[in-house]
Amino acid sequence: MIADSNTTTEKIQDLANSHGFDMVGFTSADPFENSKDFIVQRVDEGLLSGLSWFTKERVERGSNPKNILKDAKSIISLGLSYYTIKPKHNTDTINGKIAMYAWGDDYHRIFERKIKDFIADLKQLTSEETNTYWYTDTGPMSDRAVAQRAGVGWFGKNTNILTDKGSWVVLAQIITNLDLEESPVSKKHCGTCTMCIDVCPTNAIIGAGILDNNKCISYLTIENKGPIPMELRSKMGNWIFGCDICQDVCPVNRKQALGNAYNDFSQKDSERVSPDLISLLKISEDSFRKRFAKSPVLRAKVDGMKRNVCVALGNIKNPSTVEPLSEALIKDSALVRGHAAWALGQIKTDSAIQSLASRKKLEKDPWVLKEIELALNS
Ligand code: B12
Repeated sequence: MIADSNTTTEKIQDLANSHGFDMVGFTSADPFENSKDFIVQRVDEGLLSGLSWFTKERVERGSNPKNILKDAKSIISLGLSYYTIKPKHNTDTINGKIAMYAWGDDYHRIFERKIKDFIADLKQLTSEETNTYWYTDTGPMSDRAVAQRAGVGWFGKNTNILTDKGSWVVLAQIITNLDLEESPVSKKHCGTCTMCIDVCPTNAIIGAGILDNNKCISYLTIENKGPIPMELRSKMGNWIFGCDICQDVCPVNRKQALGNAYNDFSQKDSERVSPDLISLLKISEDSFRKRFAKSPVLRAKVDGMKRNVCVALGNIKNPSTVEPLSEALIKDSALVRGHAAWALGQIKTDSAIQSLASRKKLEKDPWVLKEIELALNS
C-alpha cells in the first residue's frame, strides 16, 4: 500500500512515541505458528483449565491475524510501563496487597484512549484507507507472542515479556493493512537465572516459561470465582488482588524508570494499593464499586475480594480480626463464609473456636459446614 515502507515505519514509530507509548515494535501479520503450538499444548495439559473461555478454538483464531483483519500485513505492538511509586500506608491497620498494574486506572481504558487518538493520526499520516483492528488483553491474540516477535521484549521464565525497561509493562497491538518494516527480535534471555521459579510460593511456574494457571495467585485472586483450593491458601500471604512476586524478584526489574503514562497508573490513595483488610471485609457492594471506580480490581467482584481478604487474614493470624471474621461467618455469602471459617481455624483463639462452634449449629450450606468442621479439626 505504501511504497516507501522504511520511512513510513520510522514515521509511525515517531508518531507512537509522540503519543506516549513506552515501547513500539513492528512485526508481520504472518501466523504465530510457534506460540500457537505452545499455547495449545498448555491448554491440552490443563494448565489453563480454570479459564473456561480459554479454548483451543480461540487460540487457533487468535494465531492468524488474517482471521481478524482480512487484508492484514503488519502488526504494531505497543507497551506501556505501569511502574509507579508505592504510597505510604497506615501502619496501624492490617493491610493487604494489590498487584501494581491495578493501582491506578484500568489499563484497558488507558490504552483505548491512547490508541484511538493514535489511529486517527496514523490515518492522517498514511491514508484514510488504512485499516486497523486493535486489542489489549481481551482479544484471542497472544499479546506477549506479538510483543516478542515485534522486538518489544523477550519471554522471561516467569512467562512475562521482559523489556529493557523491565517487565512492569502492559501490552496492546494494532493489526493493519500497512506494509511495515519488521523490528529485530530481541536476542536477550534469562540465562541461568531461576529466581522467579524458585520464589513462587505456590510453585505455579512449573518450568521455564510454563505457568500452571490454577496455582498462580493472580488467577486465584482475580479470575477464579469459586473457593480457593485449601492447600494453596496458606501460601498466598496477604495478596488480595493479583500478585507481583515473580516480577519483584526479577533482576531485570532492578533498574526502574517511570513510564510516560505514569499519571494514569500512579496512585496516591493507599487504600487502593495496601487496603485496610477489616474495612474491606465489611464493605458493601456499592462502596466497593465506588472505592475501586475505574480500577481493574472491580473484576474480582465484592464477594471474590472478601474471599481473598479472609485468606489474607487467615495468613496474618491477628486475634483482633476474630470479631469481623465471625461476623462475616454469619452475614456474608456462602463463598465468604467458607473462607471466613478457614481464617478462624488458622487464628484458632478460644473466641475463634467458639464462633465456629456456634455457627456449626446453624449453617445450612453443606460446603460451608464442611469448611467449619475442617477449621474446628485443623
Ligand atoms: C490468561 C492470562 C493470564 C492468566 C495466565 C497467565 C499465563 N502466564 O498464561 C493469569 C490470570 C494467571 C494471568 C496473570 C498475570 N497476567 Co495475564 N494475561 C492473560 C492473557 C489473557 C492470555 C495469556 C496467555 O495466552 N496465556 C497462555 C500461555 C500458555 O501463554 P504464555 O504465558 O504467553 O506462554 C508463552 C511462553 O510460555 C513462551 N514460551 C514457551 N516455551 C518457553 C520456554 C522458555 C524457556 C521461555 C522463557 C518461554 C517459553 O511461549 C508461550 C506462547 O507465546 C494475556 C492477554 C492476551 N490476550 O494475550 C494477559 C497478559 C499476559 N497478562 C498480563 C499481566 C500484566 C499479568 C500479571 C502480571 C498480573 C498480575 N500482576 O497479577 C500476571 C502475571 C502472572 C504470570 N507470571 O504470567 C500482561 C503481561 C504483560 C507482560 N509484560 O508480559 C498481558 C499480556 C495483558 C496485557 N495486554 O498487558 N494472566
